[in-house]
Amino acid sequence: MFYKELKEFPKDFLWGASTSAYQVEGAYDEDGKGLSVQDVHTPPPGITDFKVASDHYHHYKEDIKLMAELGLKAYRFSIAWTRIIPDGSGEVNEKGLQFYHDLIDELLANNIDPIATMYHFDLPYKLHENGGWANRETIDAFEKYSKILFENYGGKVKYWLTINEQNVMINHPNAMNPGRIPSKKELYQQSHNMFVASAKATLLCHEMCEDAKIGPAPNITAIYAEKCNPSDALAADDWESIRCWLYLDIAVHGRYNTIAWSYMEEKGYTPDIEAGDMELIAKAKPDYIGVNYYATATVCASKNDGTDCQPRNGDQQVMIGEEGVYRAGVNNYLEQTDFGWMVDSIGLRVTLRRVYDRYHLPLLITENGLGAKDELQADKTVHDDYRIDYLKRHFHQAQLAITDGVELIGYCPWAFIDLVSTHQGYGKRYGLVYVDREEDDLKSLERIKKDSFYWYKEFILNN
Ligand code: BGP
Repeated sequence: MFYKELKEFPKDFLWGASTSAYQVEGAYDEDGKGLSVQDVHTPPPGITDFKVASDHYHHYKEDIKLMAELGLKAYRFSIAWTRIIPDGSGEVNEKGLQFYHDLIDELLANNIDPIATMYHFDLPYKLHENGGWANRETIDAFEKYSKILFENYGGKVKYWLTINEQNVMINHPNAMNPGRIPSKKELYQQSHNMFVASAKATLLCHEMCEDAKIGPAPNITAIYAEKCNPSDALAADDWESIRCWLYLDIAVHGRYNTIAWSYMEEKGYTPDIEAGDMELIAKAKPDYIGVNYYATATVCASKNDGTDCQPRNGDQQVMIGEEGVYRAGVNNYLEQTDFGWMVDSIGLRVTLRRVYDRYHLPLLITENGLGAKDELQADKTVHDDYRIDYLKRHFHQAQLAITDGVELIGYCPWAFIDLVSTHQGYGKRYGLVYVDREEDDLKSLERIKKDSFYWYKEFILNN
């Protein structure tokens, strides 16, 4: 790469932080909330469930005060569908509606822009029992839910995200499907139905909310070839299309990605598409793209000998390989976190450039962060210099991407506050704010600012 003079982050850049409802709120059955698939999911022994989480439901005012102290310009959170419509499709729950009114009003009173995700892994359990996303009735339920969100919050929330990491839900379905892992064929049907549902929500948003912007939030990661032999390059291309472009080509261009579609045909995974679906999808244009980025992935050519797939811990960021498609490769140039996730700050720049070049829409980093076993010191401090280093390096690469010409409008590290990880409970912390609890001991739930909190505060101030 040639060297350039660094461009500044834009003046109105959305320096933010992220969370999701089921991982942070707790109060899983309070004030009329219905159960979601996450509430009935049984975690492995020794790992906490999502019932209390960080008890943000009862601490939201205190938490927003901390956001204001940090100087956040934006906060990305998700709305729990089951608080608004407890069974997913029936009666509306006034107390649930009120909670998000209060949360959003509190953010606005503190000059923090709310960025609301409509659905983040927590499908209402009643809908799940009825076939979940494989059943087209879930599309209607999502449309009804979207309408209620826009009616209520459309005047106050400018940034909407439809579905969080649809590609993760399809490629790593274990945490989202309690009781039974659907077949690939069914998963691609679920995926198609989610595309239709997002398109309906996008159209509704444009119709009902004058100034709002809406977009998808997939987990996007540049895929590297392990070696420079052409067959590894091809495998990387294939996997990038199947894992990433499939989801954004539909959202932005309204068509299935060619390589992904031919893979689905070959494997017999193509979904049933009803008359009018593709026209509807093509009509619904997102205004921006949310990018959840943790690390790049490295792959090599399939051997197709029954050993391509090496399931590991089921993590969304760890490639496991797929028979006849690709194998997980090794990348000796990158470090790993304690939880086996690669760390690749330059990869963030590569990823942003690839996405922007392909779609030419504004990008918002909706997640990026480091999961670690933080330790609370006796004097109530948390010295997470490794997280500061991680963020520093990634912010720098984001600035380089801006310098390259990428239209990046904001950056929301995962996570604002410690919360329950998707697979590893409370032992894997991401927050800028520490929460005093352990896996099986709720302790005081006190909020304690980590060193990264103070560092980010300074960084925002100087930018
Ligand atoms: C993303 C999810 C988040 C979050 C994050 C970290 O894929 O959108 O919900 O949890 O990854 O993952 P984990 O909690 O598994 O460490």
